[in-house]
Amino acid sequence: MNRLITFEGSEGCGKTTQISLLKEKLETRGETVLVTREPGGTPLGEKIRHLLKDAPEGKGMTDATELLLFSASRAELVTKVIAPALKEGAWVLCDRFTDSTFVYQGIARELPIEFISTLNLFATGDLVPGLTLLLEVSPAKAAERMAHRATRDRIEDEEPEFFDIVREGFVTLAESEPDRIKRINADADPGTVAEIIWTHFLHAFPA
Ligand code: T5A
Repeated sequence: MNRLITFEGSEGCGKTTQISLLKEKLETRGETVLVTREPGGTPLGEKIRHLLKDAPEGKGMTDATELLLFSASRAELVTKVIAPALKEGAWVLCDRFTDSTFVYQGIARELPIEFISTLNLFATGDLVPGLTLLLEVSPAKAAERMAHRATRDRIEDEEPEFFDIVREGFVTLAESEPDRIKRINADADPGTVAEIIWTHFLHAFPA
């Protein structure tokens, strides 16, 4: 099984927090860890991230444009960062990956799912994560955690119903791939969530 571990979930579920806790834990065991994110993670990918989230030029982009920009960022990231790191034996912890495209663009934006599956494989050169951790947070907790943010990006500006569909979409996807995608109750405190993640890690990658 490859050492790519992806973190998924709706906004404010705590992915960034848990990635940094898992990184620390792996590094104390002497492991090499690369942390990256989508969209972004390369110089070109970070420009695409800006277009997707905050740039005025990105406002009102078509759903097809959005899908292709996420995929373009991913193709750069996998080829130039993730694949070389995996080849060198590092653990790669990635904040979002192909499952986000499947759920946000496929299920929530209702773009053709079959095409998205094909595009995901094309953009990644058929790379599928060894383990995916789906952090499930309730809408109330997510709102609480995001309340301190001064601004909202283009996607965060969607109606609450959009995020209900996203949350349900992730659950449906996880149920279809239970071996790879582990569902985690992310309403708990960060330490408790980290312990659950560690249990899944040890189960997926026994020493
Ligand atoms: N997208 C992405 C697509 O539509 N298609 C795609 O293919 C891809 C790859 C990315 C956007 O792009 C979309 C999805 C997204 O809308 P982003 O800026 O990367 O945007 O935003 P998110 O991925 O949504 O990440 P966030 O930064 O919003 O949230 P995180 O990383 O999940 O949460 P985190 O760790 O930053 O925590 C948020 C706050 O909560 C606290 C933290 O301290 C922080 O203040 N917190 C907790 N508090 C209490 N208990 C816990 N367990 C906590 N965990 C964290």
